[in-house]
Amino acid sequence: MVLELQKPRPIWQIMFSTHHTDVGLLYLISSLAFLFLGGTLALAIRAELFLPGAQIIGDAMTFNRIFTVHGTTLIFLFIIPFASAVGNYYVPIMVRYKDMAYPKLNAIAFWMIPPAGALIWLGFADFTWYATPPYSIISAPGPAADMWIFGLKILGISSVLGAINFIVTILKCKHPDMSIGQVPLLAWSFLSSSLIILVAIPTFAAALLMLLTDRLGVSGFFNPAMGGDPIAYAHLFWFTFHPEVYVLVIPAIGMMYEIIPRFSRKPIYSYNSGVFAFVLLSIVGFSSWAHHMYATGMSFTEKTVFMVGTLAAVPASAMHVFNFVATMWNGRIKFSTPMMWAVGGIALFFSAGAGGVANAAMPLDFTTHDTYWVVGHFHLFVMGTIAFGSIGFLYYMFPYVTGRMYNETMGKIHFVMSFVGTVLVFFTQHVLGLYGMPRRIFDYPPIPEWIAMNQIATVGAMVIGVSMAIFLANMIYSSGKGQLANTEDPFGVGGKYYYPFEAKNPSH
Ligand code: HEM
Ligand SMILES: [Cu+2]
Repeated sequence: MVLELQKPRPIWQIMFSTHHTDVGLLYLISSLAFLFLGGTLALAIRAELFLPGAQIIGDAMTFNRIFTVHGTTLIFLFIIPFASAVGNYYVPIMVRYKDMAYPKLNAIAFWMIPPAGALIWLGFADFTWYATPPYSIISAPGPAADMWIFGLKILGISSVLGAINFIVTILKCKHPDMSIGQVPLLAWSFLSSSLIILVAIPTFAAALLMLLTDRLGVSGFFNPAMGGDPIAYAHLFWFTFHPEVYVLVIPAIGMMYEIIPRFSRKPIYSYNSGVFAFVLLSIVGFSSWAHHMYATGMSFTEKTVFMVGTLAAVPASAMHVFNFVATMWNGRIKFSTPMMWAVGGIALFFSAGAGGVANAAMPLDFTTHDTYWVVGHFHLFVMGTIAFGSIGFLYYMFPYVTGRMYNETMGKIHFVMSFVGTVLVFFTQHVLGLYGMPRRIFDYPPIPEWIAMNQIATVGAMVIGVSMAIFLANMIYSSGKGQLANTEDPFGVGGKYYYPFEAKNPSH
């Protein structure tokens, strides 16, 4: 891997570069910046919910703004760009090509993110990450709402451009000696998630335009007063965003496929089932969107169809878990920091998946829908699996990117605290949901169980917050002053890491 930070270069050389590792670095730094920004808002939300009544945030409108921007930031400005960072670094190397297929387009796709992030943050909209009509078209205050809509529009275009680039790089630019069946699973994960993006995003792009023209009063697609239907928006939204959850999780699983065999010192148990499960997941992801809408008055038949469609994704996800466990089985495992994050992520993936099955069972969903259970469910995925895989991979990349080692003890402390914190926050939220606490509320009645569980969740969140401060300190300190890494085998697990050394010079 090219060691960007070891040979200091003026910042503008990186900013105006179109080389894949430079663009990867830009993606990496901006996504981490948004991780910390979005995470800070999460701590504000948890602090407010520590006790019933208004404490630190003041009013419900501000609370709504904070949690809208929190969610939008962490999903669209942290998780997705983080995956693009990894893809930029590794995909060209893995398919043995000098760069991404369209380097300029690649840089453009990145540079759409900062303005979009600025629109979302400066607007501070309040209508949740759904932008659900009719509130979003009738009374959500502008310009915040319009800024959010434009920000998401830009992010959507950016991901489509990125997806095209990954697909062409993998399918058309791979080395002629390499068949598609030899491309590493991490690259396969980008191929499958990019295909989902191409199919899913245009639907939401259309929905956003319709939302905007509705807001301008020139159309009434989702406005009941003008004969429109808010449920139609829900269909368009979830047709994109249920598959999109696989766009988030598939690259994280791909990253685990790099880490697990390396630190188990064994080859992947079954490459073929990994490929198959990625492709299967990207197809069946589209068969389940209306499981978010059981409570909207669909017919029993429709609900059953979507329940079965949802359950089809379960074996595809389980195949990955099985593959990971079988790879570790009898391996000589070395629990360095990246491996700890990956294994922790798998455990939480399993737990979150079990909760997903409960949601998918439509009769059960009637008790959990719109409660904190759902908050617990998806956070266990996005934090427990996707962020864990991503952070583990960040530690794994660190020596290649900086040429230096991070501090292993601090990395492990970061993991243990985050794991404990994640369990405290999100397992508790599941239970809180069963006790009936609705989601998206700024204040709640002083029910003793609710107070106790909210406090456990808040303490857990603070534990994660402290661990993230340790993480930040470790990254900043070690990238400048850490021990020089042995880039042939930074983790001392033996064997040659075949691809990083095939990288080309940054200025090709
Ligand atoms: C692969 C990773 C997954 C991610 C990132 C994820 C994410 C999410 C998100 C963000 C929501 C909440 C949407 C909202 O209301 O704001 C959600 C809800 C839901 N998820 Fe998942 N999910 C994943 C996997 C699954 C699986 C495997 C299943 C089923 C087997 C599932 C079933 C459901 C159901 C039924 C709901 C709706 C619950 C309700 O609103 O009542 N999810 N998920
Ligand atoms: Cu879903």
